Amino acid sequence: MDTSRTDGVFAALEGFRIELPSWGFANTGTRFGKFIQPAAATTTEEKFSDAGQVHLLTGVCPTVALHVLWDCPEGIQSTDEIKRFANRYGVSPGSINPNLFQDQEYKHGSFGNPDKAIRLRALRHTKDSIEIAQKLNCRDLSLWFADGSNYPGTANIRQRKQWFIEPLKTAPEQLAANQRMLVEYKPFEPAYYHTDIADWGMAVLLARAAGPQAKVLVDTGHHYASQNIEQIVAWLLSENMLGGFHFNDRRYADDDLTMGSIDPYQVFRIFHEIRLFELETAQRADIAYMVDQSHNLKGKIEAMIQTVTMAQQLFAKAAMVDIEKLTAAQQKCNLVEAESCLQDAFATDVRPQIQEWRESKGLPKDPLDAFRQSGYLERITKDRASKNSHNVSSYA
Ligand code: RM4
Ligand code: MN
Ligand code: MN
Repeated sequence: MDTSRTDGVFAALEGFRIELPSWGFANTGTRFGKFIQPAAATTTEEKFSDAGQVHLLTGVCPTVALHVLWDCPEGIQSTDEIKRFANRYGVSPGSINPNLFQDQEYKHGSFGNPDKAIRLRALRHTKDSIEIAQKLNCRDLSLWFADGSNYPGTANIRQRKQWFIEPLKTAPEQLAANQRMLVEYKPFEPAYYHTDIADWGMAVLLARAAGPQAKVLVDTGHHYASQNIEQIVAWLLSENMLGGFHFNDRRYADDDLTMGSIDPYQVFRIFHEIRLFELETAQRADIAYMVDQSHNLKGKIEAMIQTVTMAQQLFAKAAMVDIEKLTAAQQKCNLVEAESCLQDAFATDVRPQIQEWRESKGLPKDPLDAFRQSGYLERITKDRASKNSHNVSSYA
């Protein structure tokens, strides 16, 4: 038994937690239609119940991200029932996502809308969301904007940037000292000509303008194909601007596929950059690891367990990189040796050590198998099938 491998994997997993998205348990689809799953969650309570199952079996998902419009229909009043669900199902509310894109008012944008009344409405919703976060003891407010335009000449890009800065500066006044505001970027969709926060550079500038409690959120699906995401991560880390991740994978656009299903080496390289930063600076990177996936064909709970398992594997593999050897090889410009440090670590099979770690925590060594044996899926399918025979509303 290789004890250094075991120690390395154990140490890596000990500090690794990943947040599940409530919307990943509900019925979703594509713009071409929705395929309803009989076991999909139809209420916030059911989302907590499903997330609770994933946490029960993996032990590393203690929080669930909430979308205010979909999960807190009564706004601040919803917080009491959410606290009850959290107690009942053993998972706490995590990051709070205001919804600044679904209401009809937001047709031409939220913070970037030419109509001041709509910009103010968006700010009010953001402030209400901060209040919800405080009531629920949540640290992070995650902001994603659908703002942008579809045709050249239809929006004043610089003016909209200015409009964005104002509410982004005002909202943090509501934050408690330990809270953060995370600014997510996305190059296109739903806007197809320009997106107001299109890339990490724009997100950094806006987060800086918003003040020290604002950081950038990197959604791995929100990049053009072949973009070097780990370099973005390295730069954000060096600027103390990386706040968190939305993990998912993609082949073409913002596909929201299972993390690591298309390019696991990319995720490994991201984790490697984070570990390198932590070792070199002797500090813990303050990063929220979150999943942002909604599966329309895979079973939702199975897909989440698969995601968490993959995340742990890639995180543990990154911990296998021999940093001393790598640094020496880089220094001597020994390219093949340096590259091999990453490749050898990536090729290491860490699954036996991960299973050992799970057993040491009293967790099932194969969470997916344990889920299939548990009877949970059969039970919820029976309970929810009739509700799902006509429920087609997106995410909620
Ligand atoms: C966006 C983005 C946001 C998510 C919405 C539903 O593409 O990834 O994080 O909240 O989708
Ligand atoms: Mn996202
Ligand atoms: Mn997305």
